[in-house]
Amino acid sequence: MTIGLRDEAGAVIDKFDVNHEKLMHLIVVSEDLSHFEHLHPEYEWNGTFRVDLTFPAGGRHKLFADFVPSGGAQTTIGEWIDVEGEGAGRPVVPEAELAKTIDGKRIELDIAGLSPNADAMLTFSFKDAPSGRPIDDLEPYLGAVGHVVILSEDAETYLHVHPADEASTGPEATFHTSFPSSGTYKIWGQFQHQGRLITVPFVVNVTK
Ligand SMILES: [Cu+2]
Repeated sequence: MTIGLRDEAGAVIDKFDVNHEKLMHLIVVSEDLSHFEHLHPEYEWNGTFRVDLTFPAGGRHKLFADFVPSGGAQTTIGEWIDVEGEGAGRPVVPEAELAKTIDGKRIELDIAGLSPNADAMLTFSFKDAPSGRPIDDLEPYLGAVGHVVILSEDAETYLHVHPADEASTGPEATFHTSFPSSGTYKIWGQFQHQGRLITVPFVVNVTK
């Protein structure tokens, strides 16, 4: 896929600032939010980026391109695309317990302020699953202890959140955000430990 960027007057945008170590961050999700990818398209020339995409299933997908035009503000553009074939169509169901074991690590998410327009504080905590020992040697991923992307169930609201303390190495990583309205949201936390990227998804319900 190539992504070409132009300003409102139709002029090519060809200068970008590095933002979290990259010129562009591209988030790809299926309509049911079951498929999630965070990619970094390569800049080619003349305002054009290029990236290889693989879709595990068909159906509608949404792409979010995150970038900073030089001298401008952080910008996110979202576009729906159709992929041939059927989508998985899984329901997005809020989880009663926000804890998962991935790659031998127990990851828990605690959220304070899970109501619309409140200051929400997300705290991820990490333990070695077999021993229960806290993990305090998380590695920087794209220049911070972690990255969090949040989407509303309809993929219309996109939040990209960076940690309160970017230099933290665990066992906790804290993120501040605000959910703009009631409803179901999916949260993906991305962290690095022992050279491996961990992507941990959670589904929550935001209510008044
Ligand atoms: Cu990125």
